[in-house]
Amino acid sequence: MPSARGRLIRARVSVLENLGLDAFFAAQLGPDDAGLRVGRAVADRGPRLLVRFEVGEALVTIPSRLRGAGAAPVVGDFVLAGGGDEPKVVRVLARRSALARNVAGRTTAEQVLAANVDVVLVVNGLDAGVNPRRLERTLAAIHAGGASPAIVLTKPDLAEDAAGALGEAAASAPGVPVLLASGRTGEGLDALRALLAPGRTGVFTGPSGAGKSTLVNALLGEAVQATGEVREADRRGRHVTAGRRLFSLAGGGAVIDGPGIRELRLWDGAGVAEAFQDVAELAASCRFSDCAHEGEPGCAVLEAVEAGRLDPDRLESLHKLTREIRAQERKQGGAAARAEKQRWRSIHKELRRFQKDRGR
Ligand SMILES: Nc1nc2c(ncn2[C@@H]2O[C@H](COP(=O)(O)OP(=O)(O)OP(=O)(O)O)[C@@H](O)[C@H]2O)c(=O)[nH]1
Ligand SMILES: [Mg+2]
Ligand SMILES: [Zn+2]
Repeated sequence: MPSARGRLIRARVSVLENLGLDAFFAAQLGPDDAGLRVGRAVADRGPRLLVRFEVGEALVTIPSRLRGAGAAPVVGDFVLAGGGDEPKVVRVLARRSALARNVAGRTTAEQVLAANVDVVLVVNGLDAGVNPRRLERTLAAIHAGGASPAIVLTKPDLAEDAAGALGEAAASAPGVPVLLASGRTGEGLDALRALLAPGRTGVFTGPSGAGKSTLVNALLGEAVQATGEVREADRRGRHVTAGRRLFSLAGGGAVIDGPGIRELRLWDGAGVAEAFQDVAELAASCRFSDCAHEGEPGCAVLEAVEAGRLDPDRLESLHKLTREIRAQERKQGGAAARAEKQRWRSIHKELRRFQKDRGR
């Protein structure tokens, strides 16, 4: 039985503050919002969102004007809901950060996977090992969304060389915390919890079968999420976890679980410099400020490669990424130009019709 004093103290801890509702979001609320309820989207239910309010949860309809790509609220968003018995999302508060990726298609487009995340936990199973090049891209995409990455290596019991994998991950992620953790053995859970302090939100990403949901269950202390082996032969059943879902942790803080993602495809170059911080630092000493590190005289980056202080594969990876982003920007530019042309064409058509009508 908790004491009366204990109950009082507990009552004063705000659910939404534990879930990250802070001054940044409070500043977005105005007098016009009186009568609306603020809450956080915890699950996506197609045309509706499951929203956690200060008291209770409810399904809230997303109006069609907010359903288009770009404007749609996602798990992790703070929303204002109104409308009594059939609540609707009235407004989505501006995001502080997001986990986003580029969706494949004719043109490139940003897809927001989760909103308002402080830390993105990149999970890799040590049975499969770390792919440094894939990790670099993933980290660049995370930085682009304004969140901090952390690398979580799971299945230490299956590792042939855990220390080696740890070193490899650290080398492709300077300044990024790398930890060993297992939802099965409980190893590393405290370090993981420390990243998910009250008010902070983490999101798991990483390939299917890496052990993300197993970690979520271990953090929650109960088997809330289904887990299981992935049958390689069964292409359609590859992901055990389908939708994204935000869970509140007992100590405050929150964590979002979701389907497996092998690599977060970059949608712009915003995070590359942060993912290659070590190269950026070296580049500050290059003779030319616009040095491309491709053979220019006085290049501190190539000097570091020569001296064995920078992995040439890592530099090659940066070059490749830079080229890809340039190509993507050209593609985006092309798509934007085509859309603009189309817009003018229809305006001209309208004008001609208007003139014809008047001429009659
Ligand atoms: N040996 C070992 N197996 C683990 C460990 N952690 C998870 N597993 C197993 O790995 C399998 C996949 O785990 P999940 O947690 O379902 O993987 P997931 O990353 O959530 O996969 P998706 O939901 O498909 O993205 C399960 O059978 C887990 O029991 C671990 O530390 N050691
Ligand atoms: Mg899962
Ligand atoms: Zn250089």
